Amino acid sequence: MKNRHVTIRSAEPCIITVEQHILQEQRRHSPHATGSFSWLLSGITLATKMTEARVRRAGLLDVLGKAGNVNVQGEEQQKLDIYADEALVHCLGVRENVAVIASEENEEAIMFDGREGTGKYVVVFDPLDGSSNIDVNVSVGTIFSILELPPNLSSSDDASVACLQPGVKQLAAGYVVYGSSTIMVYTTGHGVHGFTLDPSFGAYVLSHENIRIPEQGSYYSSNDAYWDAFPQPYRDYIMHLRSGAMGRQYGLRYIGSLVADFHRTLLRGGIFLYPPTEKHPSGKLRLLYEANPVAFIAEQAGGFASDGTRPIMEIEPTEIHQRTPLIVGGKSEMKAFEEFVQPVGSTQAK
Ligand code: AHM
Ligand code: MG
Repeated sequence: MKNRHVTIRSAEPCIITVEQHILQEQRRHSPHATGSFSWLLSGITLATKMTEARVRRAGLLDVLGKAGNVNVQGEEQQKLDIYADEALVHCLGVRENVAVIASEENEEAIMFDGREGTGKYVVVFDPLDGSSNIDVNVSVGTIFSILELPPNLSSSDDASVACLQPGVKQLAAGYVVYGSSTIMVYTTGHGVHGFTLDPSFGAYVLSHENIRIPEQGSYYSSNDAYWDAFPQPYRDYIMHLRSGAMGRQYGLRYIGSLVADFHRTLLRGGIFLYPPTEKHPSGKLRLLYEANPVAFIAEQAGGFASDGTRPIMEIEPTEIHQRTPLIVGGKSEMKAFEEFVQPVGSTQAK
């Protein structure tokens, strides 16, 4: 009997899902990859789809509002914070290659039983960034960073030790914004790519290939209510942006969800600043699961991130919930920033 030959045509023109993209990237950059990394990332995409489904029904379900607990940061947990955290803990827990995780919502890092020998990865995340905005329909998101499991970790070791690696060691980083649409942005060190969730069939579809942060934007993003608490060089720099001295008068955009403020900055250019303040002298944002992933993505897109003295990704962490000032943006803005707020040693923004 003759074989029937069929040419596969795609149902929709040129659809590339995030899973396909990760496999393609792995074939291109690591031909001997086992698929283990894609399996891990599929756990993150699944958890974010579960969270997105809840976020979209917020207001209909009894999921809004405070849960009545206070997390390790001393902040009140929202019900959706807990749901988003549990979704990630579950979806990563069933990926046998994930050994250790750490979340903004949990004081301690978690080591999954028996994985110290077989696991390969450490995942740190902020399950629902900006969640104080959720009751008023403002964009929130999930941020994650993936690291290699250090060798020789034993089950008696403190799991947080595995997480305490500088940002330069990240294997991958990404975020999801639950905004007017849901978008996932990730990097594995080969550019930055964005995938919009198509709600009609539940897949993240490539919509923003090889994102580059514009050389210069028109907005800065910081909480100006803390103006009096900003160090003088930061105030001088912001006045410089406002003055038109950089060839345009910068406007202000501030949502109060890092993930959404950074996403706008990535696509439109400009700069995001959370300087040290009197209330938060070491900054407010968390190094491991907020600043590091954002810095990795910014650098891969042609931008730069600093804590005001050094590149974010060079900071050696000492605690899993460590805070840091965060200044991140495009080339022109970061170069000008360093003329006002001098880094230690030579200029870092190239
Ligand atoms: P969280 O919601 O995960 O606790 O994150 C902290 C949020 C960031 O998303 C945002 O950039 C910042 O806190 C806003 O802080 P402020 O209200 O001080 O401007
Ligand atoms: Mg956060």
